[in-house]
Amino acid sequence: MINELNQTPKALRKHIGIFGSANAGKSTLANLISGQEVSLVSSVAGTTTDPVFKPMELLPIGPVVIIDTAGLDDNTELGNLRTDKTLKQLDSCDMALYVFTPDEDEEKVKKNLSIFKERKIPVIVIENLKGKSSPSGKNFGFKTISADLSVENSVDIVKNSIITALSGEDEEKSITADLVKAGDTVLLVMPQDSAAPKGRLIMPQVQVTRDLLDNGCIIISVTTDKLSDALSELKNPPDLVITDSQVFGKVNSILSKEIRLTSFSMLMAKNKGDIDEFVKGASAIRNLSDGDKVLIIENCAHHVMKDDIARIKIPMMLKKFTGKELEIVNISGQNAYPDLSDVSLVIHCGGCMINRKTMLSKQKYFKENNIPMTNFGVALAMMNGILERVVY
Ligand SMILES: Nc1nc2c(ncn2[C@@H]2O[C@H](COP(=O)(O)OP(=O)(O)OP(=O)(O)O)[C@@H](O)[C@H]2O)c(=O)[nH]1
Ligand SMILES: [Mg+2]
Repeated sequence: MINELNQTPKALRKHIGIFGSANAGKSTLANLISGQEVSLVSSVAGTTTDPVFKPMELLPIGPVVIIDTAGLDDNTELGNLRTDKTLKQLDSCDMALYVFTPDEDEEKVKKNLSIFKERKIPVIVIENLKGKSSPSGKNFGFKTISADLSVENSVDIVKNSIITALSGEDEEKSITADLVKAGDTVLLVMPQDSAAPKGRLIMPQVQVTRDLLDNGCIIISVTTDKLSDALSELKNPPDLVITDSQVFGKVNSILSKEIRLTSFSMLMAKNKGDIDEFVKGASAIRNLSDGDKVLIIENCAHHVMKDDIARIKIPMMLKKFTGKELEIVNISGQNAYPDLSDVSLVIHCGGCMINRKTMLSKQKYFKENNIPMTNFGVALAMMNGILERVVY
């Protein structure tokens, strides 16, 4: 457990997926990159059946997770299920490695690679020579490396290409950089009530604190009852106040209107996805009518608690805010979406266990289906009337 807490969560790691036909050498490559025998390697086609995740440090990029997958060319009934599972990984991939062997059908490789193009996922094509063939010279319009994975150092070439590809990406998004500058004083209001985990802070508080430190800010943290004391101790008003949204009303009533205020959940929503789309999605709450169906999605399956946010809190607030009789459908875990044809609104959890890429894929999916989508934090902010007051 301690070890888990010290590790970078998977959601914050760059996701690198390895794809290709069965037996192409995907697991061999996954093992070589991670330096560990995580995946089973064998000459039997179809050895890898489910995605295998290997978290590792890839310096200087930092924490990444390597995802080994099942071959894309298994057309049996079970194989189709495997392929679906493999393709599902694309939602989270920041980049992909596509492994093929020189004897493979060129058209098939082209067809598979078109999926990455469509999804705008950067891909490096790796021609696995498997010790015998010479490079085929095939060019699929992507960066291609011909390598014999059994030759020492061949994996270094692959690793360096991954590093170059990921370094070229947008700088890792800072959570607060748009709102603060070095030297700013930022006051954090973090109530530690009975729902707070014992002996530690929750992830948004940890991440925002770290981000503010990286941005050179001076941080003052208080529980709600110490906010007034902290303000009177300060020579100048804080440049920004970040509050837990549960105590927003109280904090807002104490602060003077000129002080910029935001909430941890707004910052996390912005960091995790397209905040403007979430805000637009939240405004659809106002248009709900009697009988409308609202889909509430939680990424992780968990025990339903007394004040469960997805099953109790949000449905109650929706009813109170709209005054309408709504049909609420809760889904959790990685379950497939139900029939979406009559869904008026999707409210998604904060997605603390998924990466930004996955959330953006979900936003894109619902947008393409013309269904407004928001998330818990932004929906609550809207219904609590704080969207107009917060900066983000
Ligand atoms: N000599 C040689 N053999 C290789 C190389 N890469 C893979 N192989 C062999 O090719 C076979 C398939 O390798 P895997 O890594 O299991 O291939 P995979 O793509 O993960 O296969 P599935 O999981 O079945 O889809 C194994 O017998 C490997 O030992 C290589 O560079 N050189
Ligand atoms: Mg494999």
